[in-house]
Amino acid sequence: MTLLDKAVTDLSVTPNLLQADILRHLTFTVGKDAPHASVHDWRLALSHAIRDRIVEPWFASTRRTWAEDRKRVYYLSMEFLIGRILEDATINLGLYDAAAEAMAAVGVDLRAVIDDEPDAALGNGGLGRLAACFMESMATLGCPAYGYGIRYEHGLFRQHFDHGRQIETPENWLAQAHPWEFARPESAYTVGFKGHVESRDGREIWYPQETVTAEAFDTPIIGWQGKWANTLRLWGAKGTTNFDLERFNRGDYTAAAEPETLARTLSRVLYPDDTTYQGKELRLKQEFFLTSAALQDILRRYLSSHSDLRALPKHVAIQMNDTHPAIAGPELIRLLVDDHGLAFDEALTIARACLGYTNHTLLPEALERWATYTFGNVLPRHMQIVERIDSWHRRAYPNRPHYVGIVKHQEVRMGELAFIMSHKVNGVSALHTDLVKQTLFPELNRLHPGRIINLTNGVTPRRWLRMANKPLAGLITDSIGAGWEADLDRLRGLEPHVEDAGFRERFAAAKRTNKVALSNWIGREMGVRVSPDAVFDVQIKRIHEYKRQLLNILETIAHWHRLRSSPAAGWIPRVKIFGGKAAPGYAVAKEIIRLINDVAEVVNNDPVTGDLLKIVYPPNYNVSMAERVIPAADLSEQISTAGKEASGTGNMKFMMNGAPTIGTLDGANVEILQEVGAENFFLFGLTAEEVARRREDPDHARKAIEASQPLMDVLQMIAEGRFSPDEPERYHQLVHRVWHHDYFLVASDFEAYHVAQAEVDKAYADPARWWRMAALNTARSGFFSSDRTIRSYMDEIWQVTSAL
Ligand code: 26V
Repeated sequence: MTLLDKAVTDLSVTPNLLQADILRHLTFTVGKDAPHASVHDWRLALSHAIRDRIVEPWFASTRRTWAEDRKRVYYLSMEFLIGRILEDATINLGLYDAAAEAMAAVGVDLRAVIDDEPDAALGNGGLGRLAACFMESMATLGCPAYGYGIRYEHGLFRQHFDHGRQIETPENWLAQAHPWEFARPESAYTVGFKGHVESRDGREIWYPQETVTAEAFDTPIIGWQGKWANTLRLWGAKGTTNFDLERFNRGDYTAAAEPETLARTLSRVLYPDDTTYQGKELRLKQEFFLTSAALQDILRRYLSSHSDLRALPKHVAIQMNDTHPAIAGPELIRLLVDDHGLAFDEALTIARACLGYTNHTLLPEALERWATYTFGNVLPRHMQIVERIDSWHRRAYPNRPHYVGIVKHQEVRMGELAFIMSHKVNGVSALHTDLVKQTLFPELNRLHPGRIINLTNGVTPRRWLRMANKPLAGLITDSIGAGWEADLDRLRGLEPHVEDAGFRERFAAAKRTNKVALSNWIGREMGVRVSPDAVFDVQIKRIHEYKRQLLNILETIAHWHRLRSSPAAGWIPRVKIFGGKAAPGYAVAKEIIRLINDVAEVVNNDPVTGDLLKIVYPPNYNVSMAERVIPAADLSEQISTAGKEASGTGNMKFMMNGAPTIGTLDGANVEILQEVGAENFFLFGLTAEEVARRREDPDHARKAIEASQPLMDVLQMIAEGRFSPDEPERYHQLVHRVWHHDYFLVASDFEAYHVAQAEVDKAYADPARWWRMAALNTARSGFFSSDRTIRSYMDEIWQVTSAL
């Protein structure tokens, strides 16, 4: 009798508790008989067995927080890009081997089970993934915290390619049972919109015209080694009243369901455009929906054990992840004044002491501004409060220049609002913070010296090293002992080992294991054979002009051109890997995607260059794909126009996984360079200051192109239709833009990038040099743990201590 048969006939004989639990859940929760269970069924069974083990530390954490009356952090974010949960939770609980064994015992491969889980893709990119890393670090550090977000029914769209063009289809992560959340229908709040405000006895009363109900769904977030767990509370929208029974009985079924349908649109989709601010009313409503529900929940929790709202800042810290929840300032004032009877000034002081604001972008087109007409229409009471905040600020700071303010030119500027309503404002890398001070809020910075601080981003090493890169994680533990996952500075202990040829060989072997796995996956998914002996050169991130995927593909063409002219010159083979989605309405970004795919088609079928150069662009880049690709990368492409990338966090993940950066002095690249040393980083390109100066020359692009024969040749090839033979003029506009516009200075940085790429080849040709460099990237990445970032938030903004 096999173990499976035994277990099925008698659950109690299973030797291992986890196995017993998995089988129990398969039977009683999933309702499946083991011999007929699919991978999906096993995934649900395992997830429930793991979830059971999270619930106890979760309750214990909550109980401790109550008993010790601890200050709590509330992280408000329109995006949480969590990805998959099962593997992360299993590893944090230390149950990975046990889970693998348990699944093997029933003849199921744990990896297949893990890969069956859909990504929770409730975010666009860096900002949402940062929120997810922060949730994990707060749990690891025992910082009592709640994440508040929206439970979008459809996360970020799925991407596929049709003849190289991006096609978007809806994502449907909730189509299957989602075992990680607990519905809390008892935690529900009413959120209003529109309507009018009446003054009565010196008080303002808002009569909303529409109301929806925000219903809570809780997901526990477990920290490293299961010592603490926090809650991610996502709000789902539903109608305040059930469907109209009277209309239904009259047979008017559509009309009967209408209020419910309208309400639900609020949590239906994630806005997929992080390139431009769009004045969409629905977006404003989503932002208020999240913020109001969260603040009502926060006040309810506070008042259940306190009575003095003036002491709120001693117990509550609220962080606004960008300006999307910036309505928190006015909404908190409204709740304190209108619902709890505080004076306006008092409410303002309390709100400011609770609130902090993180800025994540300087791109003018991504800075939120609402027409006062829209804002006043959707949130009439808040419009009054915003104006009152603005005039209070003008009076309190008589030196404020006339052109500074929250309401200007019939617009409400959410950046200014968030700034004025916060006690701390932070940038996300040293360079970015300087630019926030100098270019975004120079006057407010002068009026409020010390309010803007820098907190360089970080990423969780549990997911991005321990979980995603088991071969390297194993080598690290063998070399410096256990425990580095929660104390990442200990990676410095690897430094002496890099001089040891044996260690370097093991480091290279770990990388090779990951590269073989990725090659196999690429072969399976895309039908392209790539050699693990090539340099895996990776650019994965949203497609934006400022991130300059265009620079990368133009240089790739130049490289191909040279290979063809002397294929036997002893070249180092390369695999160029791209990944990323373009906002559906961002035409230029979509054109760049198509160009990359068109170039790949030609290059990959060129018998002259063969294995010397391959280009792959697997569709639908997401967190899970990043976990596959980053550990296998040799080279990290971080080539944004200097001054444009606020921080970057992918750059940190590559560094941790032993991939040196080829990059510009932008965002956190600056600090990566500082930590790792110039000899272990392929630096090129104009600095932020040089970029600004260069743009003053209206002829900058033409001059740069004419000075570079390789670039000239590349543009010529594209313009001639070399990569679009069926439609030679396909890229005329794009080429024209490089020649005549080139706002992101692709042409001006081309030569320097080309030279830096040649330097990469030279370094790779010397294995001792390369693997020393790669290992030093890992060894010196400790600073980029999100634990370090979160400790700084706790000390410098939230004033909250660890419960551990
Ligand atoms: C703007 C909008 C506009 C309305 C539609 C939805 C939407 C979503 C996001 C945004 C702002 C995006 C800002 C952002 O993602 N910034 C990134 O933040 C990362 C974490 O700090 C940082 O590493 C990246 O450099 C930065 O681009």
